[in-house]
Order: sequence, then C-alpha cells, then structure tokens
Amino acid sequence: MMELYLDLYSQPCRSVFMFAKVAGIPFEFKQVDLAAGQHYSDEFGEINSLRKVPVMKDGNFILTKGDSCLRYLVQKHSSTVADHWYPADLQQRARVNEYLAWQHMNLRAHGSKIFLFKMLFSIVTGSEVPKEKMDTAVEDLNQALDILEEKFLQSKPFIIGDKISLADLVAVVEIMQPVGSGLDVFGGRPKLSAWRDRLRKELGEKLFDEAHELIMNMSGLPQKLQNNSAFDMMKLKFQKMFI
Ligand SMILES: N[C@@H](CCC(=O)N[C@@H](CS)C(=O)NCC(=O)O)C(=O)O
Repeated sequence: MMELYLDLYSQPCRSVFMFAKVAGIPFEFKQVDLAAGQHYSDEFGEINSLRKVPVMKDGNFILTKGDSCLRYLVQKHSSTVADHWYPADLQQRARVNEYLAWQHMNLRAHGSKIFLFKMLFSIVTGSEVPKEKMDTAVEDLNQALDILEEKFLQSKPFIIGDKISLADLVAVVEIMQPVGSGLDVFGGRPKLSAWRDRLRKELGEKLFDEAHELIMNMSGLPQKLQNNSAFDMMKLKFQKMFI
C-alpha cells in the first residue's frame, strides 16, 4: 500500500492527508514527528535526504513536495478522482497550476513566518519578536490574503469557479498555520471566512478538524521542541528564517 510520511503540524502534509482521505485513496500513515527531530533519523534520511515532509512512497517510487504528491495522486487515480480537483481542461488546470506556483513565496512564506515568530522565535533567540518585525510579517501576510481574495477568488465560490480544486486545498492549509498560532486571520474578511466554511463543508468538517487538531492546540509545541536532542541543529535553521 502507498505510504505517506507526514506530520500534521505541516501545511503540505495536511493537504496531502486530506486529499488522499477525501478521494478515498488508501494509504499507510507514517508519522514523522518533526518537533521530536524524527526527520533527522537515519531511517528517514533513506526516504528523503532533504529531511522534509511530506513524502509519498508508492512501491519503489518516492516523491517529495506536497503539490507534486497531490498532482501525482490525481493523475494516478484519474478514473476515480473527480475532475474538478485538477481539471483535464487546459485552461482550468493552468489556473490551478498558477495558484500552486504563486503560493510558495506568498501565502506560504508569509503565513509560515508568523507561525515561526509566534511559536518559536522566543525559544530560539531567547527574546521576544521585535514589534517592527511582527508588524511587517502581518502586513506581508495581509497583502498575500488580499491577492488571494481579489485575484484568485474574486466573487467565485472557489479559486477555479464553482468547484473545489487542489488550489483551494493548498491555500486553506497555509492560512490555518497563522490561525493556529493565534493570529485572527479571518477577522474582517467575510469573503475569506465564507470560502473557508465552504471548503470545510466540501472536505467534511470531521476530516478538516481532524487534520487541523494539532495546530489548533499548539501550546505544548515549544516545550517539546526544546526537549529534543536535535534542537541545536534546528535552531540554526530557524535563525536563518527569522531574518
Ligand atoms: N515545498 C515543500 C515544503 C516541504 C517543507 O518545507 N516541509 C517542512 C514542514 S512544512 C519540513 O519538513 N520541515 C522540516 C525542516 O525543514 O527541518 C512541500 O510543499 O512539500
């Protein structure tokens, strides 16, 4: 059976997890506990030398990167996966690809920064996040959210139109990261809130909440990280992300 190496603290892991579930694609959930440093184990190094999740292992074929895994799964299961997830139509598919290409350096980068600032900055640096840094990060995230609303969503129910696609799935998991770290992302954004509600309904409220349970209850995360033997190594990586 296909194996998915995941940690539901991670946004791309949540999108792959929810997609496989909602599409009825069977898989074995292989937990990689990032906060415990399991991605630095020799065993995981054999699976992904980049030491990142998600990873998909389908027979002998190993694939990294969340959006590549999503596209692979849609194409492998094209006889059973509904077309709207990644439409066969050239231009509709191009719209999904357009969003997936945009999001990495925008919604993902800015949402992740807020998560790192709020949850990890003080344990890594020993001081609070400087106000100007946090204000800039929130402003960058807000600009990305404005683009999501105005360019990608416009007045449609979902990014490509009436139906949910991989683009919506990848967008919502990134937005939930700063939400989980305590930022009121949806406040004052009725269009975005209604879209999130539609998505949650499409995916199934139970599945959506199961995927986000860890990140909506993160109070123990800093402590867990500090207690792990790979923390010093992780610290160096985080410091670079705080610039
Ligand atoms: N663009 C990649 C990102 C993979 C990635 O950055 N994964 C993070 C979790 S969201 C990770 O494994 N981080 C561990 C580390 O860098 O130490 C994807 O979409 O899969």
